[in-house]
Amino acid sequence: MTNITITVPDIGGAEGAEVVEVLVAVGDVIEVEQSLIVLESDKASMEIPATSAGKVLELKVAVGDQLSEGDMVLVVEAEGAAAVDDAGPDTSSDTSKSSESEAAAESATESATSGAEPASKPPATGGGVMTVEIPDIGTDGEVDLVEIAVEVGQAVEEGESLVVLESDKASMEVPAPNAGKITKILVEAGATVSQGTAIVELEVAGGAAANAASSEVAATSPVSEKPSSAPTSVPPAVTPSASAAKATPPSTPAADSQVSTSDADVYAGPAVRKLAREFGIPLAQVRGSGPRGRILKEDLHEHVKQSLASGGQQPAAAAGSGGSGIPQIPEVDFSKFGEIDPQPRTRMDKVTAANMSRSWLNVPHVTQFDDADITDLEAFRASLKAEAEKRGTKLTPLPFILKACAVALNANPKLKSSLADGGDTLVYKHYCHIGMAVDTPAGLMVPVIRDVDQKSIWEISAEVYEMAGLARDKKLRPDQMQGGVFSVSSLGGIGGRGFTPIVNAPEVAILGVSKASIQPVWTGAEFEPRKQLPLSLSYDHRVVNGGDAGRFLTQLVGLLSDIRRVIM
Ligand code: CAO
Repeated sequence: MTNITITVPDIGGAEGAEVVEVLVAVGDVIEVEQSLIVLESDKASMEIPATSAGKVLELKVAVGDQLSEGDMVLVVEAEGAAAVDDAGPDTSSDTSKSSESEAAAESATESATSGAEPASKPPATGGGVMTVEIPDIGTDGEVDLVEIAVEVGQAVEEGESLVVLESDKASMEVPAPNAGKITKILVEAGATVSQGTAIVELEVAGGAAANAASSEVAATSPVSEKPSSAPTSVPPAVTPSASAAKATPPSTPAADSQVSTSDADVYAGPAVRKLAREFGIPLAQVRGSGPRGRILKEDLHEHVKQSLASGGQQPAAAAGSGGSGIPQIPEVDFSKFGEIDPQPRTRMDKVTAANMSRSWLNVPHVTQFDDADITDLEAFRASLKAEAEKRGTKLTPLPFILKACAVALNANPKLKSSLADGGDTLVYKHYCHIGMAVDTPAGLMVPVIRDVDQKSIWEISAEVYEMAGLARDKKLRPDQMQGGVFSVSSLGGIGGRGFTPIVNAPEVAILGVSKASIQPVWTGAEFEPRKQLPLSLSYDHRVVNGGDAGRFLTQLVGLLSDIRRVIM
């Protein structure tokens, strides 16, 4: 048995990096390259891997400690090697596993340690266009280029991030070796790159233009040998990614526009980011349980478990953000094409957008269409006009439609059920509260009319009128918008021949009502002008089958065609 002290390797010169996580405990059996602790400096987040396998005997660090190169991390009891004293920073490589250990240590810091290599082919005379390449990133293999932090035409400062690279152990930013203007981007996010891959062309202010192909100049020169004619000093070739470490988004405007995916703004280490990418998990949807909300691997596991348990339902995502790995719609600078007027969206609009996206993504929709012959209903409604006026209301087709829906829903209770227990249970409801979409200047609202099945057409009409008024005046209470079992979206007063409404989950069906019009209907002997009301029923096909929907809609059409039947 050998006791080996594992120490902090070269971490790119960072002094006093804070231990933000200790990933192992005394007694744990660890593998070579297993992450032991996470260090965070002002520039970087780094996982320090084991340089020896064995059992952890003693932890030398705790969260909050400040560590530099050579500081002890832990003592491990390694099997099968000669005993080694556990003191001193260099003991980790003082074993039979030294080469393996060094390799692992290198992979921990990767290019954080390789600041000597300039990342570019600078122009020979200090001005002109230079091709910036991936510098020595401390690994022979390829790494993923996960983000491009600049755009063509952008002015960059020396040291400003150009791209972000990621391996399974570290995130690294490749900084601009000089101040200048980006004239060309030579790579795409998602590419695999290695040392020497050209990433951007940078126009550097200064003397005569130099050709981008001036590759021999300083391309492999260490910092100390950098030609004095170069515009500015070359920064460390790669810095571990700040964006990987910080909850705050990258600070430059370019980075904001390019790295605006919410994943870039969350607080997670490179290994977690890689795992999340591999499984298509949007990190922005994962709750971090680590220090300061850092997302740990366990959090990803928990997130996946919860997603599976909820039958694939995603945790509520911010409006606009993609879910289930769905690619985001890229931001477009519309001002490039003409005058624009960006307006902040109302809170209600944003909530509606989030709800619509959630329903659209979670509910397998099917929409079924039919027309109801409301000629007789319209004649009846017209006959009630004077009475309606006396009652101080306006009788539109909607109260009749709501009442007919209530009757058809009670006869087809699946249409007013909801899924529960992650899809294992179907909840049937013995009440019949129906939501009614109202178009208001502030956005779409859906007040709920309670117990529609127990109310008269006059009562429903009065409530439609009252609720629509409250909605438009923004005076609806939250409880007046809750408890619906089904929704009706009537665009009949506005127009249109048909539409496919989105189910208002957790409800399982919604009726779209379009504008009624006189149509020629074949009676068997002749065409008769009849008033036809187009209906569209969208439903959640996890719950409602075509047969269920067909029966419901056919019954509804029958009720509206002969409204006397609602009292039968
Ligand atoms: N076909 C033909 N005419 C219709 C009709 C139909 N299906 N539905 C209503 N009308 C007529 C009404 O009879 C009324 O005409 P009169 O003034 O001559 O009587 C006129 O259209 C306007 O009706 P209304 O819209 O004021 O009243 P309503 O009871 O039909 O609807 C409400 C009330 C609150 C549902 C409606 O005003 C509204 O906001 N609809 C929009 C719903 C919506 O936005 N849905 C989409 C949701 S998803 O984005």
